[in-house]
Amino acid sequence: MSGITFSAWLRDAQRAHGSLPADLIQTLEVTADACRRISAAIGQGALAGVLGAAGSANVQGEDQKKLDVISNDILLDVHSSGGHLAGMASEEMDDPFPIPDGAPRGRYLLLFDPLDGSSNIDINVSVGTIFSVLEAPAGSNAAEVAPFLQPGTAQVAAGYAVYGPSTQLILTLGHGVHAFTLDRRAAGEAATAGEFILTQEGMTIPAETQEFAINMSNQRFWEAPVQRYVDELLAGKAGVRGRDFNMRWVAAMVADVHRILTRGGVFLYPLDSKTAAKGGKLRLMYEANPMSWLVEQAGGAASTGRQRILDIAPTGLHQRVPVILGSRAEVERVAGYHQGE
Ligand code: AFP
Repeated sequence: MSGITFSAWLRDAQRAHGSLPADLIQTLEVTADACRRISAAIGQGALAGVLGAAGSANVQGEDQKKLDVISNDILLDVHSSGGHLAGMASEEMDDPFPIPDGAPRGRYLLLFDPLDGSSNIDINVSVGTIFSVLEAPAGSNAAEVAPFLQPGTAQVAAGYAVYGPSTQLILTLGHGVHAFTLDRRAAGEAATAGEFILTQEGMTIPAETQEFAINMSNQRFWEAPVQRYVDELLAGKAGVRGRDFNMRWVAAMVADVHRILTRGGVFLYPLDSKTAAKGGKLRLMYEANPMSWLVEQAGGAASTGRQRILDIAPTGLHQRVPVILGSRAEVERVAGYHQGE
């Protein structure tokens, strides 16, 4: 184990790249603290009565779990008074959340999906928190949507926490992708107890893979290019690909992307006739943009099939897009099929 804490690593990164403002460091440290608290709440599970439905629906019309609400509240709470943020936007809330009156305001905008894959909570399977950091345009009002509508290429930091057998924080600042593991030992048991410790620097996705992730139950709703691509994977050795492929689907994007960052693969939530009217299933600002930047930084690619995801000019805070990301050769193949190749 490196023994390098998340805070120490951020300060090293500041020295190495000379472009990490103090309030961005604070934004990331406070986000890590929120993820530590969310991890603890999830870890208590049924003991703390946090499982099950909250009895409310979010802006997307989806039923909220208690832990969706708890995670959202934790993130809003820890970030409201530090003076590092201008505002926040959450997948769980209709409108941006401005920093409360009287509290100091900073220059960054934080966007997050507080608990991705929350349908996994009650079955004790991995879930996560995804976040994206943008700089607020000078003179902008972070109570409004406009300052948040920046393309993925404008992100200054992006990452996620995955709450699985271990809790890990994965981060990019535009210089590769790095993994930190939460030392879950009790205070007093180890000097690093409660800290995120650097466990992998420079995660890379192999260009080629034999593993894909897609919700196969939607097969009849897909467009022709995706039908063709998946048919070819399923044909295995006997088909045009000349080799067998394996499939995985965790139903939490965080966990599927984490597997791809760890051992390669391709993830697809493509456009289909069920979600076409909404533009797709996954959210651009809270899921697709941060994950696409991480994947690109690890040597992979991310596309809607028709366009690089990071180049999309957002039109709404809760906009949805098709997502195809992971090993570069596979993503380029699917994009090629969309272009009629
Ligand atoms: P929830 O957070 O509502 O569980 O949604 C998770 C998610 O947005 C994404 O993380 C998964 O990849 C995808 O939905 C799973 O979708 P299916 O329900 O089609 O499996």
